[in-house]
Amino acid sequence: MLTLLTYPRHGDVFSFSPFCVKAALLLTYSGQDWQREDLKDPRRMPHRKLPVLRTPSGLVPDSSEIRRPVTHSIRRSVCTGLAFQGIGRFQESDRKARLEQDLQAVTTLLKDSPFLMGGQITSVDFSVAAMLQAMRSTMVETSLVRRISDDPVLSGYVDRVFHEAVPLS
Ligand SMILES: N[C@@H](CCC(=O)N[C@@H](CS)C(=O)NCC(=O)O)C(=O)O
Repeated sequence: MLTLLTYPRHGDVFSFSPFCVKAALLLTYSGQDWQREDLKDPRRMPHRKLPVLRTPSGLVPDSSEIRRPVTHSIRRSVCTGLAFQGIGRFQESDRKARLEQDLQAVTTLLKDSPFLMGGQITSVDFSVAAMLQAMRSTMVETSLVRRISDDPVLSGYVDRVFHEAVPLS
């Protein structure tokens, strides 16, 4: 099991070090099994600071380094989720080809009209624009983010729905 070497609790607060709190949040959010081990003296730690994560392959000092294995674990759980849901069972190239087909279909519908069903916005636009907006705005700039944001038709459509037709506060 992973062990977070951390400064002790401070009342209700997980640790008086915000870096230790950050590491604890990362670990908890990732859903991994982990435990805490309180230290008061960090002098034997690699950077003589805490937090440090003890893993089966060694000590990981610094909360930003701790983020890496945690992010990796979150990514793995997302991939498992995608496999369960079905999308993840396709090869990446097949997934992209299927998506591209859908994007082309949307682009064709928008060729001569501002919304998918014509000049009037409908609930179809609410579904599709919401999906496209999510694809365009993930935290990490993926090829999908660029695919949507660099496309004037798709990106213009998202802006039209959210900025002009139905602005959300
Ligand atoms: N960049 C480090 C900073 C960690 C840090 O500064 N820890 C402080 C406590 S908040 C510490 O252990 N200081 C001990 C020392 O400098 O002797 C991280 O993100 O983990």
